[in-house]
Amino acid sequence: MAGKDNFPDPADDIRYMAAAIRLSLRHQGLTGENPSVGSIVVQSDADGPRIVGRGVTALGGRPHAELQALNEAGEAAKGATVYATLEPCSHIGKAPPCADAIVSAGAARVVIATLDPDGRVAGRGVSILEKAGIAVTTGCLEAVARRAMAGFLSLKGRGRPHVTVKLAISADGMIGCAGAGQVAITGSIARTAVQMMRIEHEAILVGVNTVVEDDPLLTVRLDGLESRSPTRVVVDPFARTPISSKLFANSQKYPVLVLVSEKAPARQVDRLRESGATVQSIASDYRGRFNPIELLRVLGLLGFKSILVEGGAETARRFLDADMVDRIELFSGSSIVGSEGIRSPITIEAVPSGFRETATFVFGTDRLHEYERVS
Ligand code: AOF
Ligand code: ZN
Repeated sequence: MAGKDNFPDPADDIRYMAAAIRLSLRHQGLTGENPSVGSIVVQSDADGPRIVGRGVTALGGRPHAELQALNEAGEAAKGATVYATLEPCSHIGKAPPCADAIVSAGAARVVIATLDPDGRVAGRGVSILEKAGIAVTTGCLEAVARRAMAGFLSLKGRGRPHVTVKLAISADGMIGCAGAGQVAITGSIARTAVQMMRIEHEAILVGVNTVVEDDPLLTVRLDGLESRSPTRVVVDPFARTPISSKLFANSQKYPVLVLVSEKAPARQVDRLRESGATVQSIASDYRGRFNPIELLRVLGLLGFKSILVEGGAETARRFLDADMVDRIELFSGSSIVGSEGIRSPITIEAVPSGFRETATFVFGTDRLHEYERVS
């Protein structure tokens, strides 16, 4: 921990923060409205630095990460460095503030990845620590931590969920074929990657045409992870979702939320409710179309921190046109659909401006190109 002359070694900070971020991922998506935060307490003695406490925000959101890490460290927290992926809280919730707990435990230094946009905290956590004479370093591995907490940061900071658009395109730039139902664009490994992506989001959103044409399940079908299926959201201004859709086969277990406009026929809305859907009405334009900004505002009010837009082309295009997309996951397969196909709003050659490629993955003959909005 201590480098030359007792100054902390920045490489150690990065190493321990990376460990705290990895720890935080364990409960990602399982902490309710709270972000999943990771915290590690490191004590140094003549033998060098040693991890004496670890904590991740508990399932459901409480207790917070730092309290658990300090608890494990006990007396060893005195003079230690506390790593936290989010600024320790300063508000009195169901438990006393983490910042106060760090002061009481006698820590000497706190390293934070990113500040908390929650209005009750927003810098106050750092103030409490500094006022108590604790050395505070912020911004350590900030971009990595922000990615891990993107949903929480988006909802608290911007009042809307983080939006990822996922598209699978054929070698000739198509996402499917009208009237042909589900068309295989990528192979099984890429499809498994999509299932993992679903786990990382709280809602999967599709337009009603995708439900009508493809009749998808939109659940997670990986052994042991079925219960991580997110809410299925259907954008359906006129309540046209067929009640025979596969979505309803398991709506008791995995929720279905249908977003309708005030123009939706009441009888059809009732039938959707009877089929197990939750129906939410959203203001629309005179043609019954939703503004993606309004739609995201409502999803934010319902508590959704992150959504995965899975189709179809028109729905993806509307989110892109409204500049409401934060990440694009573009799968590309080697098959050819032909000129009858539905053209993708994005291709590898034509990614909207304002995005930069952050990663490429290879799944057999398929590729996944990942782009993030440059904010
Ligand atoms: C931390 N450590 O592990 C988490 C924090 O309702 P409460 O009292 O649990 O507070 C929720 C807020 O606490 C949440 O909006 C975020 O600002 C912060 N989450 N803070 O110190 C943690 N999960
Ligand atoms: Zn806290």
